[in-house]
Amino acid sequence: MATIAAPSDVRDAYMRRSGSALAAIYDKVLHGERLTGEDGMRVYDDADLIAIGILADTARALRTPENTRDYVYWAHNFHINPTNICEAHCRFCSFKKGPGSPHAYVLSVDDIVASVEAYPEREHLAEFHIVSGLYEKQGLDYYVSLFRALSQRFPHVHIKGLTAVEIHYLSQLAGVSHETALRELQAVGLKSMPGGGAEVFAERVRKDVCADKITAEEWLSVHETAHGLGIRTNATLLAGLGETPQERVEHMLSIRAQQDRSGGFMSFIPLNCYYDNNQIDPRHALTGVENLKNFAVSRLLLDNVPHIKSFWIHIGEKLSQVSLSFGVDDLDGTVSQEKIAHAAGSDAPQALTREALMTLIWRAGKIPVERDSLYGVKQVFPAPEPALP
Ligand code: V47
Repeated sequence: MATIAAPSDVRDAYMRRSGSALAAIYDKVLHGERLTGEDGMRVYDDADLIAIGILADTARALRTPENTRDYVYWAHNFHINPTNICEAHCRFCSFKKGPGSPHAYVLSVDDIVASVEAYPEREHLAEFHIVSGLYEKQGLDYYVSLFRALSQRFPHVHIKGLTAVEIHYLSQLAGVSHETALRELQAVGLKSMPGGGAEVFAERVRKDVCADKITAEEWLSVHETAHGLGIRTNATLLAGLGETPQERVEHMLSIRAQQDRSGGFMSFIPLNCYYDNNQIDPRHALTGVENLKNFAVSRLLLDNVPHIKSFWIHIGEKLSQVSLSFGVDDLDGTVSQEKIAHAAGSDAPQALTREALMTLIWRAGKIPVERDSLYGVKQVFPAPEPALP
C-alpha cells in the first residue's frame, strides 16, 4: 500500500521555504545530529503544525529501515489491575480507593486466572499488562504467586508488570533491594515493565500532584536496575498536570540521558490527563495540538528510544490516527477493561478488536504489524484488496 505522506521533495521545499523557523532543526534531523532542549522548545513554540509533523515523521523514517517505514506496531494485550486500593495520594488519580470504600476491590490469584480463562480470545494474547495500587496486603509474595500462576497457566503470554513505583513499594515492604525484588519476580516470569508512574519529573509539579510518590531519581534508578537485569521497560509522561512545555522537555531529556546510560527503554508514551473524579484543575487540559506536539517533540528529542507510542485510550482513536504522522509508530494494543483513564473520564472504548485496531491503522495509510512485547514481529497485515472505501 502506498504511503499517504507527501514525497520528500515536496516536504523538503515546505521546510525550506523562506521564513520557516524550523528549517535549521530540519537540517539537523537530516544529518542525524542530536537535538537540544532549545530545539524542543522551538518546536513547542511554533504554530506550523504541518512543519512539525514533517520534522517528526522525517526523524521517525530516518531511524527506521526502509522496508518497515510504514509499519505501525500493536500487541494483543490484556490489562490486569489486581486492586484499586492504594496508599498513595496522587491528586490526578481517579482509580484509587481507600480500603473502606464500597468501590474498593481486591482480586485473588485465582480470580485473575479465572478472568483470563473467561476471555474468549486468550489464545491470541501476547501480553499481560499488570499494574496495581500500593496495598500492604498484596506484597511481593502475592505478585510472585500471581506471576508464577500466570506463567504456568498461560506460558505463551509475556508478563509486562509493575511500575517503578510499585517495585519500590514492594521492595520496601519486603525489606529488600530493588534488585532483589526484581530478580524474584523475574524468576517467576516478569519479562518487562510498563512505563507508568513517571508523571512529570519536575519537582515543582510532583510536590503539587503526587508529593508522596517516589522521586524522579528513584523512578529512573529502578529502571536502570531493571535494564541491568535484562528487563526491558517503557517510559511515560503524564501531560496536562499544569506543567510547562519546558518541564516536558526536561522530562524527555532525563529519559534520554538514562537511556544513554542503561539502554533498556523500548518506547516512550506521552499520556494525556483526564479530570473526572480527581483534584486536578481541568483548565490544564491539553488541546489536540498540544498532544500532537508532545508526540513530535518526544520523537525528535528521544533519538535513542526506538518507539514512540500513542495510547489510543488516552487520546482517542481519531487523534491516534493523526499521531501516526507526528512521529508515533506504536498504538499499544487491543487492551481490555482499561480502568485508570476510564475512571477519570476517557470516553474511548475499553478495548478494540484486532480488526478495529488494524482498520484504524490502514485508514491512516499505514501497515499494522502485530508484535510481541519486545517488538518481535508476529505478523504483518497489508491492507486488504480492494482498498477500503
Ligand atoms: O501511571 C493516572 C496515568 C498511567 C490519570 O508501558 C492518568 O506500555 C490520565 O502507564 N488521566 C498508567 N492518565 C498508564 C500507563 C501505560 C499505558 C499504556 C501502556 C503503557 C506501557 C503504560 O496513567 C499512570 C498515570 O501516569 N494516569 N491518572 C488520569 N486522571
